[in-house]
Amino acid sequence: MNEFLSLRTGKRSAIFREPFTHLGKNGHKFILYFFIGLITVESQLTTRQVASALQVSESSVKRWCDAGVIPTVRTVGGHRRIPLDGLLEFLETTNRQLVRPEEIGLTIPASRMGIETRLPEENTEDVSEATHLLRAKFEEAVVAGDEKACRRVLSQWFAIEQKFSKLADELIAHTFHRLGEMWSCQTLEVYEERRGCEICTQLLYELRRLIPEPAPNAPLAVGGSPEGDHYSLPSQMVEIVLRECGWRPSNLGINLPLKTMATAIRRSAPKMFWLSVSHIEDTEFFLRSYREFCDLIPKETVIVLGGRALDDRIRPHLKYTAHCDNLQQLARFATAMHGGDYNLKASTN
Ligand code: B12
Repeated sequence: MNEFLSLRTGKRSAIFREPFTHLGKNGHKFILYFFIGLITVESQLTTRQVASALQVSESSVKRWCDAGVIPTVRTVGGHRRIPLDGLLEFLETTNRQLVRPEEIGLTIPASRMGIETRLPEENTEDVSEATHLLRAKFEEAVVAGDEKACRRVLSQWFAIEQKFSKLADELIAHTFHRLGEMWSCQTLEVYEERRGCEICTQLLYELRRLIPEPAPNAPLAVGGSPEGDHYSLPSQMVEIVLRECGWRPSNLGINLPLKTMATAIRRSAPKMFWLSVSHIEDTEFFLRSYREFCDLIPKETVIVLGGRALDDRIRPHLKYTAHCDNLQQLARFATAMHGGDYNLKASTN
């Protein structure tokens, strides 16, 4: 591990330089595995980093490490190191938030953390292979119901990308689409799918803690899923994306009559309302309730729609401000709006 750590400071040890001179046909694959291994190690934090991120004393962090409250590993030299997934677990069990996430590098581009990341953004063959590898690990862990392994992959991805919207679209949604395929081919038991959802729900709550609390004067967004729609992951992820974009989101939940959502809007006057629709039980009923809903809410409410059920046949019958196919589009829209560039009185179609 010390050799890995020395890589970060630019002093590559001979042990790790050597294999690269002997790379065979599958050399690029080897390098990828190597970097992914490195990312795990780079995700191990010092007690000082964690103390700064939590804004507590280093001695408190050391005490929590020694008491087993923070999952800790030791270096060969006996120093405490905290894996990112261990920190997530600690935040969850103690109901804490990171006060200064930048102290553990979460707002610093990965390229400046000394990691030679070859994951996402750049569209090279290696990139898709690395992404593919993490996806495969995640899928395996979700299907197996292995929460720890799921947490590990999520934190590896997040440590590199640091953009929740991308993680949501390219890892979580992708995996659940795959589970859907497995389910329809009957290679996945219903309980395996449900257990996977439970694990992801839990881990999303943990991940949310890595994103600082919204400022009290941040613009408010409320949303959820309509009556008959029992899909919870999409709105849970919308909430985190909006939080990441500097909004103050409030997820009203699933299976909610649109009428009660209209009441929530009239009471709290949010700048944005989101509706995630994954399942429509009765199209006529949905369209009628939606029309009534639009009549009940202030005209200037920005309505953002998303979800697999809002296809090209349904959308032309709905009034809304924006529709997004995925959460990265939502992030761009929400950032633009928050930046003041967007006319809040934008006409609905
Ligand atoms: C898990 C799951 C369930 C769980 C959900 C549990 C939970 N706690 O959420 C439960 C048990 C409820 C369920 C039930 C059913 N399910 Co189901 N389910 C799935 C599965 C495997 C994953 C869904 C999921 O969470 N995906 C992850 C999300 C994040 O991805 P996403 O929906 O694509 O969302 C993305 C975008 O749409 C967008 N987005 C979504 N919402 C929003 C909102 C905004 C504002 C924005 C900007 C963007 C946005 O961003 C997201 C990220 O990229 C899917 C497979 C699939 N392809 O998705 C089947 C699937 C959707 N289910 C299916 C079916 C048939 C059903 C049932 C009808 C089964 C039944 N006979 O009872 C019921 C209907 C339930 C209901 N009334 O709501 C079918 C639908 C087939 C079809 N042609 O419509 C699928 C595709 C499985 C399959 N391959 O056959 N399901």
